[in-house]
Amino acid sequence: MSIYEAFEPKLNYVMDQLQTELRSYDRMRFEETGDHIYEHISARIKTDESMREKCRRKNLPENAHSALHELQDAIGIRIICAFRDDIYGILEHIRNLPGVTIVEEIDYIRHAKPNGYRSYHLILSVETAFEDVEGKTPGHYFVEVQLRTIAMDSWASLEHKMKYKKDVKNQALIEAELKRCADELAACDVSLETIRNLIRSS
Ligand code: 0O2
Repeated sequence: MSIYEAFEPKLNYVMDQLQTELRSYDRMRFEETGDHIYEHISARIKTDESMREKCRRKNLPENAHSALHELQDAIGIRIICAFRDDIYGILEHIRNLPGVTIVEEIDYIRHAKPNGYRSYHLILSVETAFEDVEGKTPGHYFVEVQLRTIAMDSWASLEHKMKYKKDVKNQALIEAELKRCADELAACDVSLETIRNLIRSS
């Protein structure tokens, strides 16, 4: 049986609703300004295996309450933007969404992780008409949102792949090179934003 028990269809519903909302906001902004607010969105429900592994790692029982109440990333949405400014624009939109509360917010863009990782992380609590794992109606479901530029996302994908190659020589050199790449990409993001602003003001 799935760790999410009978709540699994509800997770898909909440994930789809939020994506639909973001897509319609993008359409509206595109009609107004001619610019998209993001390049693409991806979303996933954390797999049963991966959620069980996380419960074990955090010494939590492997059940729906741990997966949906103690942990907050069963539903994940990643929003990839062309420019850093767009991330902060979407953030303001999310802040004002009815029925959505930001319960945690980490700006790994202004405060990059020591390895160079950059992204803006949010944990949302989304109100729904149906029951949640605590037996409450209206129910509340957590959603982890990651907002990144294309450059930040490329780096994170490559770094994630490389993490699985444990037996590499020169670990320290590789980590230092990855950090250097992350910092160079961050500098490019700033330059690209400056170019866009120059084009907009000309
Ligand atoms: P997936 O499949 O992407 O969800 P924890 O989840 O306990 O390990 P915590 O404190 O809950 O960590 O959250 P944190 O550190 O903010 O990271 C959560 C997610 O951010 C990760 O999810 C990654 O997607 C991404 N992330 C954070 N740090 C890094 C990093 O250094 N490199 C890369 N590539 N991604 C990072 P998961 O759990 O890895 O899996």
